This record gives sequence, C-alpha cells and structure tokens, in this order.
Amino acid sequence: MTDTICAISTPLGEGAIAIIRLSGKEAISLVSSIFTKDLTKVPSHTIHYGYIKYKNEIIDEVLVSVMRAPKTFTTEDVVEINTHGGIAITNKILEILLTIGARLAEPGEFTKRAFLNGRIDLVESEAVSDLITADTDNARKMAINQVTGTLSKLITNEREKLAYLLSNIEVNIDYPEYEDVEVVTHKTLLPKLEEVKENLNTILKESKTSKIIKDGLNICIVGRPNVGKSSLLNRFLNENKAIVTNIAGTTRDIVEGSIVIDGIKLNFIDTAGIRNTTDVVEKIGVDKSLEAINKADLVILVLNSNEKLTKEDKDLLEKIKDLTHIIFVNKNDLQTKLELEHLPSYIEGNTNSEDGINALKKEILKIFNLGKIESKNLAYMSNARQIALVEKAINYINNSIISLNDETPIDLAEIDIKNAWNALGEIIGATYSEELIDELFKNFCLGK
Ligand SMILES: Nc1nc2c(ncn2[C@@H]2O[C@H](COP(=O)(O)OP(=O)(O)OP(=O)(O)O)[C@@H](O)[C@H]2O)c(=O)[nH]1
Ligand SMILES: [Mg+2]
Repeated sequence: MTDTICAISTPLGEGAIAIIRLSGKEAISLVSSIFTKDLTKVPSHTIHYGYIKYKNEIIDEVLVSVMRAPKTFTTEDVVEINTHGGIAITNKILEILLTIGARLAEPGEFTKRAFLNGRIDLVESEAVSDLITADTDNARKMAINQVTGTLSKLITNEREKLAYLLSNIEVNIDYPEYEDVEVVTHKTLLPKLEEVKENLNTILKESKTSKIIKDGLNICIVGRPNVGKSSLLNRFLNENKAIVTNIAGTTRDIVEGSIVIDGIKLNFIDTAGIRNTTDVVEKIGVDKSLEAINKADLVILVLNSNEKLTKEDKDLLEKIKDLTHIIFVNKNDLQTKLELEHLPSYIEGNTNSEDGINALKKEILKIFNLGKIESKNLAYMSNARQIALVEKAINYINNSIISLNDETPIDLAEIDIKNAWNALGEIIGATYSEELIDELFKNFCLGK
C-alpha cells in the first residue's frame, strides 16, 4: 500500500471540469514534476493554478488541490487535478501520470485505503458506494447516516456491552478473590444479554425497510391479455411507455419504468398477458411474465370488471394467493360483469381516471409500512452482509441465553458471547479477511 495510485474520479465524457485524483507518498512530487509550479513545499489543503506540461507540450490549464496526510480521504497525501472535462485531456494526463510512476487505482481503492488506514470502518466504506448510487432522497439520507457513522455507533454500542460482560466474566473466573469487581452470575447476565438481543432485533427489523429505501420496490403487473396492464403502467408513469391496443397479446416483452412516491422508488414491470398460446414469441413473453411474478416484491393482478372471471383469471388468483399482492379490478367505467363476491379483497378503478390509481399507491405504501418513513432516523443496515452478521450475533446471544437458563457453567455461555462480539466486529470491519475486503471494494466505481 506504499505505491501511489491515480484514477479519473469523475464520469468519463464531456463536462466543464474533470478530476484526476492521486493518493500516496509520491502524489505531490509526481504532479509537481509536470506542473508549472513547485508543489512540494506548498501548505496542505491549498489550491494552485497553472498548466500541466509534459515534454515541452502544454496539456491543459488546471487547478491542483494539494492535501497532505493525515487529514485526507485516504489519510495519505492526496492531490486532485481539476482539468477541463474532456475524454482526450483526462486520458492524456492519466497516461502521463502512469508513465512517470503512478499506478492505476483499482475500483474502490481510494476508499479501501481509507478503511485499511483506519479512517473509516467497513459500514462507512460500504455506505460511500451506496451514497453515490442513491437515487432517492431517503436512500441518500440512509447512506449518509452510515457514512457519518450513525449505524456503526449503534453496532459498536451493543458490541461494547458484550465486551464489558466478557471482561467481567473473565475477571470473575480468573480472580475470584477480587472484591471490587461486579460478581457475575447467571441472574445478572441474563437481563443484559436480553437487552442486547432486543436492540439487535430492532436494527434487524428496520433493515427490511432499508432494502426498500435503497433498491425500491419491484412491482409486477400481471393479468390475462387485454385487461389493461399496459394502460395501468402508463397511468402510473404518466407517459405512454407501453403500447396499448385493443388487440389481446399486445405486450410481448417486459416493459419497465419507475416513479418515486413519498421518497420510495417504485419500479413497475408490465408483462405480457398470460394465456395459453401457440405463438412462439408470445409464449416467451408469457414465460417471462411468470418469472417476473416470482421475483417481484409485490404483484398487482389486473382483472377486467366488464367480463366474467375466466379460467386464466382463476389460475392467476391461485398463483398469487401466497405472494404479496393487490387485486385491481380495472375498467369499472364499464358495466360490472365480474363476480366480485368471489374475490377476497380488491381495489376498483379504471385507467382513465386517478381514483383507482391513488388508492393503489396508498395501498402499496400501507402494505410495506412506508407511510411514516420521513420521521424515522434511517440508521439501518442496507446490505445482505451486514444483515447476515447481525442475525449470526443474535443466534449466538440466543444460545448463551439458553445455556444460562439451563444453569450450565458460565464459561460455556462465554464462548457464545464472544462469538456474538466477533460477528458484530465483522460488520464494522474490526475483524476481517483479505478476501472479504477485496470482494467488497471491487463493487465500487473507479476513482472512488
Ligand atoms: N373502458 C376502459 N378501457 C380500458 C381501461 N384500461 C384499458 N382499457 C382498454 O383495454 C384495451 C387493452 O389495454 P392494454 O393496456 O393494452 O391491456 P394489456 O393488459 O396490457 O393487454 P396485453 O398487453 O395484450 O396483455 C385497450 O383498448 C385499452 O384502451 C379502462 O380502465 N376502461
Ligand atoms: Mg400490455
């Protein structure tokens, strides 16, 4: 980690400016050697105007920020070159830097250095990536809460409680003669473990919501042909994204679009009408529809109010029975012929007006308990790695509680408490493996 890395940190393309970033021991001297001013003696956190010059050729007029270790993103010397934003300019400067001794950074390597140098923990590192990819305000808030360490603090708090219990157990076992140490018994341990378990469970419960905040909800619109699925999608998106005709079998492929309601991204997936068909293309579409149903967080089954229930409708009702779903009885502007009494519960409307659509939006937020998200502090876990580790920690604590209740010796429970403490440590990266770290940072964009 002693070499100097560099990368273009802004998206490739034309823009007013682009930034090339370097980090490492040689960062300042390397840039200084191709800059019109000596940067090696300038104070930290200063910006300098000049030209990048290489082999007597002026490459660009730039601003260079010099930030000396340790108060930088990576805790190493960091230099950022602000160039005019253009593919040829940025690539040329990057190429020169690589020629004179810098190494091209791997994806996420700047953030990885920030982690390995101890400036941020693992949760905070992962959140940097989430912050960049956040596409709603809630997702942004959640990521920044993790970047600034709110979630890490919650985890660390519970971990410290376990550490306190562990040290007391140790002292009790090793030095039973000490009088000023709290005496640890099965009875004193149990309520403390219960408390940690409850707090971790709360964090875990909220993490379901956090996944929705981060990724949005995938909502699959299904039904037999011609019931108005594509019309419903267009109405949600407020644009004519999917083709609508009165010919059954119009939609052949999946059509997607998203909107944001109350800070939650809803990804709608319109599908081909489901029926038995001999048409090869339509059949592929139907298979895709069936696949989409299984992947969705929510299924909206559309029925036509103007027709009696068909066998296809009944099959679909059976298929979605155990999935999270809403039944939408469409075309209620026409005469009702559908046997509504056969439906468990449904929302009625038509795609020519707002009423049914608004009822649908409300129901979606209600099903996922997303109504009051604005008032929550959004310090949740947002990825599977963190969630799996909290679950693991809870399991260990549960085991320790069981063995304490069984009056087994305290040092048996101690092993489980220690394992729980370790699992929580893995979340923030207090204990980690090289492979895990490599895998995590690979998902970052270049230059971050
Ligand atoms: N009266 C009335 N007609 C509607 C309504 N919604 C859709 N339609 C009409 O129903 C026909 C089929 O609509 P689509 O949205 O293409 O239906 P679909 O379910 O996507 O059909 P496929 O793609 O073939 O599976 C069109 O002629 C629409 O104009 C509605 O609420 N009321
Ligand atoms: Mg359609």
